[in-house]
Amino acid sequence: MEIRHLDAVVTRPGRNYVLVRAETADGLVGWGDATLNGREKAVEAALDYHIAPELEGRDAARVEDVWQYLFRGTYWRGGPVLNSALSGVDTALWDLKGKAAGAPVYDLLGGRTREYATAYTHCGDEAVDAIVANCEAAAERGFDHFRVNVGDPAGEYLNLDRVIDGVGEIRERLGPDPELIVDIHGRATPREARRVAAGLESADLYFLEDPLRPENRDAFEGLRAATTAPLAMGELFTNPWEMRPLIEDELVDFLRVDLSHVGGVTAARKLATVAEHHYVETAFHGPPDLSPVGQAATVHVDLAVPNFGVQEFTDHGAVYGDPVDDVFSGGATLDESVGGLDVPDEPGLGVDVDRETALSYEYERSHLPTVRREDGSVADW
Ligand code: KDG
Ligand code: MG
Repeated sequence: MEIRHLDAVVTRPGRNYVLVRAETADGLVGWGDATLNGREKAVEAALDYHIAPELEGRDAARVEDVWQYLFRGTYWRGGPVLNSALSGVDTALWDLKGKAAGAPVYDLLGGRTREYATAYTHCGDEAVDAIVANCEAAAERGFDHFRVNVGDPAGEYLNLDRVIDGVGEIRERLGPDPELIVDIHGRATPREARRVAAGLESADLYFLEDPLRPENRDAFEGLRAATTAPLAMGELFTNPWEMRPLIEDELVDFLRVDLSHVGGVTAARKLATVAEHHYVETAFHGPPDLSPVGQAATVHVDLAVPNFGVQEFTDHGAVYGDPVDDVFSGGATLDESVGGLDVPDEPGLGVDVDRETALSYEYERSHLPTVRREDGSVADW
């Protein structure tokens, strides 16, 4: 199964995505997701100038060997650009492997351990009334896990009182049953993280996400000691080893890596196994900047791993409308009777990309919002 041609397909069906397309000499095509929000062209260049020429002619069936080559064999390892490129290649090779074997990727990972992957959806808003209404609407679609961020992330740095009081009121109004998630998005200092975690204890969260910045691993010990709130971390990790101390020292409860940054299906499956041995569950990242290809790959891993927790869900069709449906077909679907995700029982990832249509939606320069404090200084977004 020789890789004849590999390249990046950059498309903008509503937002920018970087896809990896790998074609074998016998005509099979595999797709992966290498999107790096706001830095898409850097990944495209890594793929087209450095990675594709080194992979063409190699055996596509040797997924692990290609992973090892791209991570260790090229000396420079990890980092958002190179590891997103590696992630996209790895996922495309799993898609090819499934297509060659005539089996869905979850089967190649050991087979289903569940019928669907329970999902959570974003219900955050400016005001508590709107958030409660969003949760009620989401409950109509079968969800019982809601992300209830209070305030506009692009407008305000981090208002601890507003978050603590707002989430407390949401819990009171929704009652004890729904699972609530709050994403701090790495904005808090260790002092602020301890305060918000303590303040949210009575809201009985499913998890508190990214309470600290990714480089600040040591502060997790203090936070862990200060709260019983379950903690989730990992969407910014671009090297699977970054997650290791948090899992091994049992400083988090949820493994929240992003398949398109941490190293594809291969890295996510391995990390889930390490996590299983520490009773850490998965909550893989599923934001709008993960394409339907990345989303499908993520759900394949969700269905296979025994220690699945929950899956973040983006409804791309609802957010981006027709363009996204013109480019992508198949992929993960929501079963509203259970609030869970499934993928087609087709060989590979079960998601297809119309290359010509994808290329007709041309890339546009974009950037994540930049947040500044009241005094004008740059803050973490
Ligand atoms: O590219 C950044 C987004 O993926 C991120 O802001 C989304 O934090 C996020 C989440 O939990 O979905
Ligand atoms: Mg997040």
